[in-house]
Amino acid sequence: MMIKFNPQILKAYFICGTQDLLPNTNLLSLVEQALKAGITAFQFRDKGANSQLNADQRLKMAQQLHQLCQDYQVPLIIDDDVRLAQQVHAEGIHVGQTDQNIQQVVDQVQDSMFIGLSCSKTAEILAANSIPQIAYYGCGPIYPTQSKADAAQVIRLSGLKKLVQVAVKPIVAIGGITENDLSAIIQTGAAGSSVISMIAQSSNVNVTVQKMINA
Ligand code: TZP
Ligand code: MG
Repeated sequence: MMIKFNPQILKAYFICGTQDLLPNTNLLSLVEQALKAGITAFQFRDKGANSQLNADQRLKMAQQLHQLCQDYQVPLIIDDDVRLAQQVHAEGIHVGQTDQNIQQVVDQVQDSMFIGLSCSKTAEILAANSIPQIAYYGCGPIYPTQSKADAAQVIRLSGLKKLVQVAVKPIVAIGGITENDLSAIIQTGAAGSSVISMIAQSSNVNVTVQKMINA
C-alpha cells in the first residue's frame, strides 16, 4: 500500500522513540493507542543515550511500527536515518538542519518517500522552498522542550507566523506544545502540531489526540 503525502497528515503528528517513554510503558502499545485515537502521522525518532534499543532492535521495532501504522493507513516517518527508512519502506524521512545534508537525502531517496525538513529560521525556509522533494517543514521549537537536549532557540508563535508567511510548503509546529496551544498554532496558518511529551506523557491519549484533531 502506498500512502502519499497530503498536508492533512500534519494535523495530529506524534513523534516517539524508546527514550521518550514513561517507566513501564511500551512503545508499540503506546503507538497503537495513539493510532486508535486518530493520529494522522507517526515519526519514529529513536536516538541518544536514553534509547533502549541497539541497531538490530531498532530495525525490528521500525518494522513492527510500520506494520501497525499500515493497519491504520497512517504514514510512518523515520527521523534522521535514510538507511533505516529505506529498509522498512517508510512513507517519509525527516531531517534536521544539522543531520545529513538535505540534497544528499533528496538524491538518495528520490521519489521513494516524502521528506520533511526542520527549519527555525526564515533563511532555512527560503533555501528549501525551491527543493520540490521536500513535502513539509517542521518549525520550532515553539516553546522550551524537555524532549530534545540540543534544541534551537524558541521561536514562539510570532516566529512561527513569520515562517508560515515565507513557506511555500505546509508547516507543522514542534516543541513544548501543550493542549492549550493547539488552536493558536492553527491560527498562525500552520497545518498542525507535532508532539512527543503531550502524547507520551498523557494520562488519556484518546482525549489528547481528539484535541489535536479538533483544533
Ligand atoms: N525538535 C524540536 S523540539 C523537539 C524536536 C524533536 C522535541 C519536541 O518534543 P515535545 O515533548 O513535544 O516538546
Ligand atoms: Mg534531527
